[in-house]
Amino acid sequence: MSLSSKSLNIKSSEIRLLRLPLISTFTTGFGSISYKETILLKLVGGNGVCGWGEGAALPFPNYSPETTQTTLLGLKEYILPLLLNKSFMNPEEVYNTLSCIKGFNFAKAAVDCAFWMMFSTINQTSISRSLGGVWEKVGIGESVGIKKSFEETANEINLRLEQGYQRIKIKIKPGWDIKLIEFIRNKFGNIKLIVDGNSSYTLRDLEVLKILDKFHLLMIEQPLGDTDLIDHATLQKQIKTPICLDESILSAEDARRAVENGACKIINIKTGRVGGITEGKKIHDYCKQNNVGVWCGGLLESGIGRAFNIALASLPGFVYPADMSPYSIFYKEDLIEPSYEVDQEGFIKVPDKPGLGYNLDNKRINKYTQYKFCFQS
Ligand code: OSB
Ligand code: MG
Repeated sequence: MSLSSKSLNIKSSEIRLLRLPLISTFTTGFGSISYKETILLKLVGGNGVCGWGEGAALPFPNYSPETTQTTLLGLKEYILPLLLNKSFMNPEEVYNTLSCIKGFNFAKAAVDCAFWMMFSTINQTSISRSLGGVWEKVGIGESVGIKKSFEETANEINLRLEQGYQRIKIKIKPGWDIKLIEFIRNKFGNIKLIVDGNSSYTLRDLEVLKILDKFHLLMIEQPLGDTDLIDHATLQKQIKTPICLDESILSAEDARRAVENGACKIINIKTGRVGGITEGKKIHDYCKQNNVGVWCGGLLESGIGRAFNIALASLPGFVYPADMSPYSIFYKEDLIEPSYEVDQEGFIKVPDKPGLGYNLDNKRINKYTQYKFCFQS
């Protein structure tokens, strides 16, 4: 099957900043968010085919240096001027064109995804299939934020386990860790459990991090700072719990360095953080070749961003359940209609249609748009 038969000329584009109110505040080791901002990018090709992508950075630079505002700036000032009125045969060509720009991964992800959607549409092959996906459904787990009490955390976990979710991830931070995990283990027994430190620990917390070994966690996600690969390697030598990196891994090269140096045993791949599904697949390919498990993380994307996460998570090396809770856990309504559903066994079906695989809800997209910028040639 030839996937690069036609060339696509990018004629115009539209950038939107949306503000999505969260049903409840989401708290992690780096702080709380009470609303999500996100960037939607629409690309229109000369042949009328269009693609949408999402750049799902957060409104404040506490997870990554990039924020929705800098994604917007990057797209407007640096990225789109390199792409408009140019023709591309496939996503790799777009990726190569953007390789001269450092950073702005969330902005690049919006472009990469929008182009994949166009590419999939003109080739009449789903994004998953075009990318090399093999899974027909993706297993999911929930990421449970820091709550007011252990009881509240347990109630949330109980609900999701009853709904079929395959594993639970809980956010931890210094002082909200050992006792909570002990409580959860006592209550729910041997469920698949991940803890995510979101960079809130340092090596000074070594004694606490060592205690985690007795809870047989599936992994500990990003305990230390995002630039602390060396410290993560030091930590991994002293604990049995596998370290999974999130914030630290921005590219396939980062993945190689982290793995070669023993800084992690598992990688959480997020479409936005790594600059799109093209780079996500490169990380996956490296990890698969080197027997490093990967899984798909999320950044509270709308259904548009999640659609690309689902395609990415259908690659064969995605062996752990994804952070892919449906919109209804976080938001009143989604930007795709109907949204995807989680079945009783905790799976989401991977769409086999060309294009996004879901219908956009333009009314809702307009309703949540705070700012819109059009590029015409
Ligand atoms: O570290 O995985 C994280 C949300 C915001 C910032 C960081 C993280 C998260 C999540 C969300 O855990 C998971 C999801 O999108 O379902
Ligand atoms: Mg994380």
